[in-house]
Amino acid sequence: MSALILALDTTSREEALRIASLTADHLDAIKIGYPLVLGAGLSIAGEIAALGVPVIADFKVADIPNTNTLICDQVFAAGCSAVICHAFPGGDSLEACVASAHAHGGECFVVCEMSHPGGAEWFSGGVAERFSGMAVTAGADGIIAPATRPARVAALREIIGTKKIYSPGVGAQGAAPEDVKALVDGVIVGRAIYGAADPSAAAREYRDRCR
Ligand code: FNU
Repeated sequence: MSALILALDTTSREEALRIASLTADHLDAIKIGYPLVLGAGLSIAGEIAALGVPVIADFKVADIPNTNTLICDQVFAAGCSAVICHAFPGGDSLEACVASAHAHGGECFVVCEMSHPGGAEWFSGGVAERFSGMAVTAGADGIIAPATRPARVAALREIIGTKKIYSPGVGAQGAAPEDVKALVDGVIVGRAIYGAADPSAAAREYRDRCR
């Protein structure tokens, strides 16, 4: 059983709020990222949170520690409950994100292996395992790992223990909730819900399949 997280990658404020309102009852969280925030402004985070759904900021924060702190502080001040960061800038950069998240009562997730085909190249050879170890050392709340490669999710689970795993790649990228729902804490679905003819029905169906 896993939570269902909508990746709300529409670029207009009106469309985002329309989809969020239609689907909120069936979701455990909504993930926003650059497509929506660059189109609608960061204030969209608070507008979505006001619907009663926690908002995860997928900004893949990846800078020096001071800049990471400035970015994450803005994210949480805007009403987000969690932020997603990259590990490659180093442990100190990651710790800055975790510290900001925890100072605001929020959570920090670390991208450990990406779901697209290129992710299999770049994060192989021990890189994802190393990033997962860094997530543990930095005190992060969880990691992002690919639903498109369940065996990799299982391998990273061994490293992070009971920390959370949120898993993108379901729907448009080809994976199914059933591939990973026993391994992860949350399944992330974007286009297959917000691009569906009936987003509410699609969200309900994915929620049922995650349970
Ligand atoms: P959908 N996403 C991803 N793979 O797809 N944050 C990753 O490894 C990762 C992500 C995001 O394909 C992606 O940016 F770390 O339409 C998008 O917002 O279902 C969502 O997850 C997947 O969207």
